[in-house]
Amino acid sequence: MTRAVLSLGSNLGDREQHLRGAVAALRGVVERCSGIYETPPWGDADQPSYLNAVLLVSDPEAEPRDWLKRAQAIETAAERVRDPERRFGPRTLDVDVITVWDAQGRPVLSDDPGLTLPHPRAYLRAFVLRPWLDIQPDAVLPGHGPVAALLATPEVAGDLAGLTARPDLALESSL
Ligand code: PH2
Ligand code: MG
Ligand code: MG
Repeated sequence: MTRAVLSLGSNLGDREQHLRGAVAALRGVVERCSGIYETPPWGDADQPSYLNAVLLVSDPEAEPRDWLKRAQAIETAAERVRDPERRFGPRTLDVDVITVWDAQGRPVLSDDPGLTLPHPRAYLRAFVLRPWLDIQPDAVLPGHGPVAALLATPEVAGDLAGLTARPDLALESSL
């Protein structure tokens, strides 16, 4: 049994449909879906804006690594093409594993380069932290503290101002 926070991002093609496709592929394990946010590109400015959202998922059968495998399979199904020259470049769908809890509710910590947990850059990303707060107002990013406090740090607060909620778009959970 593990629970996880997954972040979704899309800035190519039918962005909303890519996010919906990810939720559909996770049918039966999605506890909560955040709102959808329109967000300026981070890390590589020369690309379209993103739609971002965050999911809380749980599965009695899943090991931590299973969330990464599912994330990669869902990206592949969205015909994601990887450009080794542009690590933060545009993509049809990005599914990142932000943090995982074990059956006892303890955060899983990993410095495996294939799956670093928690996600090593999540603490800097308003487009992950803000949607996460929608579904877990008391969220804590292991090793970094409360998500609400991270959103107030100067590095993140500047980016937070650039996010736009898209209440006209919505995702639905399946648990
Ligand atoms: N993902 C990236 C790079 N930059 N910017 C925004 N706004 N949202 C993303 O999901 C995103 C990004 C690489 O994973
Ligand atoms: Mg990412
Ligand atoms: Mg990714």
